[in-house]
Amino acid sequence: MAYPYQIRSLEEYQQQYQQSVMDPEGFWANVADHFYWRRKWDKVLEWNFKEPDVKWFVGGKLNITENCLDRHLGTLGNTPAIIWEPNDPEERHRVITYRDLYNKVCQFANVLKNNGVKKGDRVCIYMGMIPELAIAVLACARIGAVHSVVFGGFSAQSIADRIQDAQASLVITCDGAFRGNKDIPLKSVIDDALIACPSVKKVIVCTRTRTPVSMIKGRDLWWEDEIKQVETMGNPPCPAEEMDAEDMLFILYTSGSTGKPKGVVHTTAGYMVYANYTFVNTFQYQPGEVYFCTADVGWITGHSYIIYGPLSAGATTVMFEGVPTWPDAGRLWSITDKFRVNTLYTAPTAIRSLMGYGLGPVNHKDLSSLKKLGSVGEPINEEAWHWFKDNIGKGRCPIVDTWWQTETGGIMITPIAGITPEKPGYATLPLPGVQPILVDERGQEITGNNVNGNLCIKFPWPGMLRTTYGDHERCRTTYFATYDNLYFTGDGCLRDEDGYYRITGRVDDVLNVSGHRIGTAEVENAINMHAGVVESAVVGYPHDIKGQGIYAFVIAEKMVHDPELSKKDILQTVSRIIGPIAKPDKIQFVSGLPKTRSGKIMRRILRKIAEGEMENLGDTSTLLDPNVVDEIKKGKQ
Ligand code: 7RM
Repeated sequence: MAYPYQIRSLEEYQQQYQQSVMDPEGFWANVADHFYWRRKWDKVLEWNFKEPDVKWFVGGKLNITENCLDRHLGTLGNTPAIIWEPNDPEERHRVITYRDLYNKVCQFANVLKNNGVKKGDRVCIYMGMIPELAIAVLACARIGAVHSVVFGGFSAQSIADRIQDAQASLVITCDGAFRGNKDIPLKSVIDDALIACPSVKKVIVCTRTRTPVSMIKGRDLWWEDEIKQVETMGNPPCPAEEMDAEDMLFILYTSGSTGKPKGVVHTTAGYMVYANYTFVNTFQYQPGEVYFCTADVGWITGHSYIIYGPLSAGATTVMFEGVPTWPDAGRLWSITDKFRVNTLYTAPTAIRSLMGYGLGPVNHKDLSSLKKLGSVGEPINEEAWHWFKDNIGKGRCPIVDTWWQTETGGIMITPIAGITPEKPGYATLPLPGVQPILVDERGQEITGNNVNGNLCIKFPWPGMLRTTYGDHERCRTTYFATYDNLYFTGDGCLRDEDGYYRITGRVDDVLNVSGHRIGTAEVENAINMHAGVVESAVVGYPHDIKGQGIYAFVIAEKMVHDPELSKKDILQTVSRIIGPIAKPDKIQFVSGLPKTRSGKIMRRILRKIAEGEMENLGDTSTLLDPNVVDEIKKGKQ
């Protein structure tokens, strides 16, 4: 059997779950036994949530790429590892076997070594969704360099912040990226970012769009030229660096309730075991199946469920460069048809947007290969759930609504495809090894069913974050200080009469816009950079397609003469500071914000107004100036 730790029945789920709670170390040791270790661990787990200090597989030595590549060569050398579908359906797709991928990763790992990259160095990766992105990620892991992938939609300023925070010494990018009808000039954005990044010594540029770029002598190198050099050296092998179980594997920046994104740190062994276990079990992956996750590698979903989870399992993973709506809204269904996809893992925002195009783009697509469907990133509304189930899964495919976070490394609460029951809108039950708990404001556990509370996790799991890069105290205060001895997720959650979990959304000042996490403070900071802005307050409001939209209340310096022009300027500022994903959907100019006497903005009131709920604003008597509320109500968009 390919995966001895794969759950095959409801009874096995219950059994494994019980064991994972009674004997977590024994449970995870059993799973970890099925990987390739240079040296096995001395101790499975050491932990405290106080500092926090969490170590899995203590003393173990390994390299994650030996588990994703080398160990499959004997049996799966000619099996497709990555099937790549380009943005333009007219361009040819690429099939990269495990042997091809192994060779390319080793080759590029040698390029990195030739350019002075050593174990522990940070490498920033800013590329489009091409196979070379996966190759770059794995090449870093091969030599023990820490990758920090930055999503291609982020601005030069955001990249500069992330590079400085990580003190990256090398950047890997492309000339440009194709996404739908757009051509994103990645290298030119990097050039702008690097003005403020003295730590970066080298930039490797992969050719994709042939957009003209300016190459800086002594700093910038072409990917293709560097590969040729390695070929001239006779393509030497690239032995994998021996990593400690707790050596850093990657940093991934994510938004929180403050203005500054945090560098979430994942380490080698725990992350690998967790990404693999959750992939194999949630999707019930069977050898030979074709699996397609539509996420971008710039987000955690791409890290865990396009690259590390599937490849460590020897799976065939489809990587798509483009967007679901280009050249038409049938693109995901065409890809499913073309590659006989068995599992499709996507986001509610994509489903909702595709629903809007009706069934035309679905009709005449052969979706009979589909066996399993998945959803991730935000709560899925019942309408979208049923549309996905009926029109894409044709009523035959289980849907796994997977709840997890950048910080958790992998899926935490989810149905197991075809095995545990599903319920529209519910992430249902925790995977084995995951111990959720609901607490009230004071941190008291809320027991029983039919209850609501803040979602915490009370025991470590191998995929959890270990720290936030360069600032361990921030990791402690953000996740481990709200409630004693618990990891706090930041999500609100309902446990229904059957004990099923339904995530209700963030309880902090973090927005989820089309599945992208954005801090309100981050957007406010960006808006406030605009010369004409005095102050701003940003809240989320329900949006039919994006899940949440961004609503900004803005105080301008002087009377706004042409509000439309001023709004355009503000949008451009946000785009430049963060990136287009953070652009407010609505901007309202106001003369004041509802503040308490101590100067705190009462967001609760602004949220209600943004939602269109003008009555029931609750107690406004503590406001410094209750009149501003009426003015804001009158001016609502
Ligand atoms: C994987 C990912 C994490 C936040 C999380 C939630 C929300 C994610 C679901 C969900 C309801 C889901 N990582 N979230 N999945 N809410 N149901 N199935 O998205 O770090 O970018 O975001 O996303 O609020 O805290 S993330």
